Amino acid sequence: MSQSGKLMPNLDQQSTKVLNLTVLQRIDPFVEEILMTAAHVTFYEFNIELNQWSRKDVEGSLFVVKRNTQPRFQFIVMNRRNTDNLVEDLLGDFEYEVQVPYLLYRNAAQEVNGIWFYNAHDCEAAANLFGRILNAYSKVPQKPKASTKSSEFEELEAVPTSAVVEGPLEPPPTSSAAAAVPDVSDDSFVNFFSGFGSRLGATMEDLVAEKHVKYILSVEKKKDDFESLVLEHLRMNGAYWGLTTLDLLHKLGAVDPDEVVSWMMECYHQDCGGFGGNIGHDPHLLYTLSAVQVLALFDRLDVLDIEKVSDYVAGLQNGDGSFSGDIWGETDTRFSYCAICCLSILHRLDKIDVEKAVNYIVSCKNLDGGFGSIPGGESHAGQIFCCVGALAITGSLHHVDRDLLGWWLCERQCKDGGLNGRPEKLTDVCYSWWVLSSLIMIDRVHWIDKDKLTRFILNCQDRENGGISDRPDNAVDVFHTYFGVAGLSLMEYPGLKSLDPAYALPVDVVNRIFFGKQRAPSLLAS
Ligand code: GRG
Repeated sequence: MSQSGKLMPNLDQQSTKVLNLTVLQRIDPFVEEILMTAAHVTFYEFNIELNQWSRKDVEGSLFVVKRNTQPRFQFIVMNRRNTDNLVEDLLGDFEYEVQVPYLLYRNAAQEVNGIWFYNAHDCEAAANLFGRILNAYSKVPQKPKASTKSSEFEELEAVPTSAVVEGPLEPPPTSSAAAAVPDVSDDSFVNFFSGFGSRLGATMEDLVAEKHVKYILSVEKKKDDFESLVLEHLRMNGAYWGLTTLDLLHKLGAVDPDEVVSWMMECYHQDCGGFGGNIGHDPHLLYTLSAVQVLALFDRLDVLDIEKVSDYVAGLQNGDGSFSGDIWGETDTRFSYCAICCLSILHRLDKIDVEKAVNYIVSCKNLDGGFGSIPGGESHAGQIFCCVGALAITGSLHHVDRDLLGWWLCERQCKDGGLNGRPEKLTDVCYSWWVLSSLIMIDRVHWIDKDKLTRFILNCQDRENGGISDRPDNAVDVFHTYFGVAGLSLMEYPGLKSLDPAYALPVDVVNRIFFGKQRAPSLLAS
């Protein structure tokens, strides 16, 4: 244990930076300085012909660097999905546009890419830095063509000097990015996503996907059996679990959206703007989030009176920044997550006091790095997901001690490969989601043995009738089926759609919410 009480590598910011620089210089000896670090980014590419975004095979830490030769400024992404790192020159012809937490850009090869920052502050800091670098280019007088024998390529590479770049390039010390630990030196970091299929020998046959689809569709039809009765009061949540599972398995088309939407609107309370768990049930934040998520899945958010629903959610914020789940007042960090996720999807986060909401969540942080349901509450993986998710959505992940929390979370993996929700408890498939999503958001997912966890989840399947249970050989249910498939999706199991760890929705749905339906970023129009 270090003097500061931390259990994990205790490198100060300067040592971290030096270590990162050493690693980058191994790749490119001309790198002389790291100007900015974003601990975790994911890349998307835009197919102009298809007018479609798709995920690129690039994900990892992003470094904006200064080099002692041309091109002077670049950004480098240490790719953990394969061994090809991404390098882009920041020259005068680099165009970009910011839609926090995304930064879209067009490079010299006219490729349009999107960078998704897990930390919104990093996105803003990167945009700010790019702006200053490119602004400097615009101020450099171009060499007159006639007076030089330089090639056209060299001509484009007019070098801004420090005198031209306004202000220090170093990001302020408060930037969460500056506190990144030297992940790039960790081999497992690079190897985590590589060779998934070959190492595990996993194929779609191991996941009995068709059976799970049949199972989910059958639960809806058997209204009188045990599971349906148990789910009666939280049927709205059940709809979210089941329908998201279908979407992850590319089978959302098997249900009639109009039927779902019209049932959901029967659970809507026009008087207050909230949703109940079933028809005739009282409204609550838990069901309101599920309703909004399901409508987002079907791209039917237009049926909502957005002001009314967001006023309902915002109205549940308390003076200390916490949220009550409904008018009866119980507070819990689950409700903070529900409110923040819901309002973000509806683009109405401005209706709450985000700073107070964040401060309240931070007050629920424990000495072990985890979070509980209220201040002083025991750390629990489910609450950790809620707190980390809410902090991720509000761009406040700098409040998390990533190493300490990462340690606590990866200790949830037990001998059978499954994860539990807190020390000394039994493993349960659902923690594959709560723990893994949190680890991804804090960039420590490579600390889990994903092959063992994948086997654990696959062993919990009912291979005959479909569905996934909490532990091998137990009875299946929709909740565990969803969180099992969700866990596999987070581990990039072949054939599954990707899930967003913060919004708990498929990545293409999240893209649609924030980029707009098939809407190309405006820089494409130029
Ligand atoms: C959109 C995914 C999503 C979530 C919405 C409701 C909510 C926000 C999050 C719930 C987080 C949470 C508290 C999950 C834990 C669920 C669970 C299995 C609780 C069981 O608790 P215990 O104490 O179980 O009975 P353990 O495993 O500790 O014995």
